[in-house]
Amino acid sequence: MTTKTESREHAHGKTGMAQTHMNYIDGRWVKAKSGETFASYNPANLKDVIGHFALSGPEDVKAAVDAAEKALPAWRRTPAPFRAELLSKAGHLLETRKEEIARTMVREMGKVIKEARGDVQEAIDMAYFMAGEGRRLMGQTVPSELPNKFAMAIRQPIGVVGVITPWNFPIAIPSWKIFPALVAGNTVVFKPATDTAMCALLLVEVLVEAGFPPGVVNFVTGGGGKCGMAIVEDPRVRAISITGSTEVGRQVAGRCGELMKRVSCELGGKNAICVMEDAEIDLAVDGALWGAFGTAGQRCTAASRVIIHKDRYKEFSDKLVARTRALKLGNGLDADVDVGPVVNKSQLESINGYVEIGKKEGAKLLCGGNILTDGDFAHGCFHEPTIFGDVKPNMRIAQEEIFGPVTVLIQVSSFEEAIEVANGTQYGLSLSMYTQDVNRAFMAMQELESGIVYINAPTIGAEIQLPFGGVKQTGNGHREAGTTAIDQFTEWKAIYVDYSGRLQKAQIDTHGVSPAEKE
Ligand code: UN1
Repeated sequence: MTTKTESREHAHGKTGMAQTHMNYIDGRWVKAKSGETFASYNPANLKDVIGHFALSGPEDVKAAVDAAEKALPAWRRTPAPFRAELLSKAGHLLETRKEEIARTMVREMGKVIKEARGDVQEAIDMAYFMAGEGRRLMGQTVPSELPNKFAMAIRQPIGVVGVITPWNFPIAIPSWKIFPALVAGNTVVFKPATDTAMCALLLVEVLVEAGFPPGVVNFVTGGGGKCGMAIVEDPRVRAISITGSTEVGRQVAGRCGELMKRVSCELGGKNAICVMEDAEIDLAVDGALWGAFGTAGQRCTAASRVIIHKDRYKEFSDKLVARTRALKLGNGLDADVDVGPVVNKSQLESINGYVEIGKKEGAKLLCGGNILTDGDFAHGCFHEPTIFGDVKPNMRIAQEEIFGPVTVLIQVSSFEEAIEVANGTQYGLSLSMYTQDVNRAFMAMQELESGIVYINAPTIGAEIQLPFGGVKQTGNGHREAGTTAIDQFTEWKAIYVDYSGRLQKAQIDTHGVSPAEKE
């Protein structure tokens, strides 16, 4: 097994100023077969190269799956409480390295330092929560319809699982997938987003140091097309868990469907905060500000729509605009910065493209709208927090996921209309209702079409002990986090033990025969 010190020596070579890092396969740090690399950049200053990483393709993926397959028999037979102990160690190591990892995250993808710490904390929480699952992994026991017969269902690992993760929660989201997969006895091939390969590498270092045996966790870096799809295509990979855009999710899920492979997708969102006429407006403004512009709007759960009752629209929008104008943009390592850069140039352009679309659609730009290019912003990917008013529910900016610091305000005349507009997109991840009326609150819990509902709180900030995921085009019916995460990574096995000593026929001996005949 490779220790952390060795891994650092193996993993780091020099290319110019930044270091070159490798894949981790079968307990060893190895280069991509092609020898090629790609770079990851600081979005606050694109001249700052975070590192170079292995540009992996199908051959590298094959080696990773070979290793995962080889490690599987011993790992699946390792008692779950022991598997869980290693996760506890990983949780502890993440705590020890929390600040270092958080700072790397800010540098690599731009979120502000407080949020980066929160991202690592989410993985720490997940490590301890899933470690607890190692002593549960609940099955079912049920009465048999026949005498002297025992009936139960147990969970078993699926096998080798592929984990494909995005850049917006570079430590938390991999932990939501890798930790339950491991505690349930699967082996893993992990491919992170290229934009956050460094963060992912730090997570892998933690797992290596925690003592997971060689081949149990394998790490390959590279693009979705050559590297990610090679994981999807390999018949030995029995399940895929992916978080990404609905477009990519559809491709992956389609292919997995053909291959009869389990796939769980966590995809786009067009989340909304509803603000009713009886809401506490300052509380709702606080929530909208955090929900829309936290992580520069780059959360699947971001509040990219705010639906406001017409009686409070002006008051709400004036307050939100004033608060938004006061947000400080900058490098997320500065403690007083509220909003960092967006992840890369192409995302910056796509966000600004939506601002142009909004203007053309006739929405009213209330604040923001620009890419910042002056002074400290010159070499980064900074977009002003942006609010559109007078938005109609069917406009593209109210229907499509922008994934940036842009939110839209929509006026409605009633509670019923608010629910209808909130539900009126193809997505269904997170919806929120601000009201003081308990009946309306319960009605909202019942009627909002989303995997997550908040009352008097914004659309972001899900906790790891409850299911996370969405309905409609947000996903394909699976949930991450909570005990439900275990469902993604286990197969049910139903077991019947007949200790009657004679042949008993289910459905026949109890129903096909009269009690007299039975005698
Ligand atoms: C995501 O945006 O993909 O609920 C994840 C939240 C975070 C996770 C967001 N705990 O906002």
